[in-house]
Amino acid sequence: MKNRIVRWVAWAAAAVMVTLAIGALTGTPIEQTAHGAQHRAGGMRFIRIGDAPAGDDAPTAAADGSQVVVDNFSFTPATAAVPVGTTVTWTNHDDIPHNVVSPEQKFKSPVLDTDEKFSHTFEAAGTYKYYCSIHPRMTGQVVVR
Ligand SMILES: [Cu+2]
Repeated sequence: MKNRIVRWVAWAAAAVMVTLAIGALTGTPIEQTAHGAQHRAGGMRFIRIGDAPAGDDAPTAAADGSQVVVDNFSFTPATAAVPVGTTVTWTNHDDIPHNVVSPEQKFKSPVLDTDEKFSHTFEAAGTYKYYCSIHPRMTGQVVVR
């Protein structure tokens, strides 16, 4: 059993080396090449060479607060912090309909089915609480600064 694992690891390492060599010859970016190798190696994650530590200026699409995912009866992030003037988009990834309602009537989405989106632009600083009126225990807030 142990020998099999060792052989498999050696094979996987060799596959990565070959792929990287091909990538170097063809000019394919290493990230793409490594990603391809990952798929050919059966989806094992340990050979992801492209996972270098991200710098401060790396794209962080989900972390800027303008995108809120609705899934599994919750809003993520529950607190979205955004600058004034940001358009926040909620996307329902649940297979249950939800909506996004401000109890102070600052905004109110229609009922969102799976994969439907709702956006609202926040033009003034403040804390905007909201909830799903279909499932009122689902709450979140947008903090605009
Ligand atoms: Cu809901």
